[in-house]
Amino acid sequence: MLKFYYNPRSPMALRVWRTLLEKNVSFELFLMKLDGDQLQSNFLEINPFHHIPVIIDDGFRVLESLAILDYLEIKYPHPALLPREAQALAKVRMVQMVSTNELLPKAISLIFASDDSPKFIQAKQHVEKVLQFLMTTLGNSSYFGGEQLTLADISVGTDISLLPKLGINLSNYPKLNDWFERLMQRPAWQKTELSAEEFEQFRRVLMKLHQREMNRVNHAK
Ligand SMILES: N[C@@H](CCC(=O)N[C@@H](CS)C(=O)NCC(=O)O)C(=O)O
Repeated sequence: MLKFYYNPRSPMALRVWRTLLEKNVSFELFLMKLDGDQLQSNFLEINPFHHIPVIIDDGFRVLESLAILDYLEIKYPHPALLPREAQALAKVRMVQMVSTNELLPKAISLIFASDDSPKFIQAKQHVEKVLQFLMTTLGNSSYFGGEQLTLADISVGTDISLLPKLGINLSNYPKLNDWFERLMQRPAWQKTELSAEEFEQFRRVLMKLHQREMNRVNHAK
């Protein structure tokens, strides 16, 4: 059976978890506590970069959330979560990359910056720009690829779900808000969405990882 190394609080792992559930794939969960499990030698053999998510399917290992989603789409094609039409496919990919490269890093930096610091204000402005872009891109469609759920909705929907917990309200973006509520009604999302308390735990783990990285950089100087 497919093995899934995850933590329920990791947005990257949540993308994969929701895809597995949406596709009804059978899988075995391997919970990784991010205060050290990822640094154990048996896991470093699986992922030398000590990151989750990872899957191992029929002995085949895949790292990197977006690569895992692509693998799952081809290996488990029903229901299809990627459109075949050129423009719809481009939109799905674009939204996935905008979420990964523009939204998620800034959302995470909001966790580290203090509320009125220039870094916080700059990150918040960037997030607002991304939300405006996403709302325009969504237009009047139910989902980013048209009327069916796609991998774009799973990626960006998971990343966006951090924002209300960071004080960024989606109600200023009504169509995006409707889309997000549509996603949250899906069983795969109801089963996996973080409570406020779980988010606080995630925030504490991120702070620790951030501190570890800062210590490593200072030590190397
Ligand atoms: N680019 C990777 C990033 C994965 C990632 O950053 N995972 C974090 C949790 S969200 C992690 O495992 N951190 C543990 C560590 O850095 O030691 C992906 O998309 O899968």
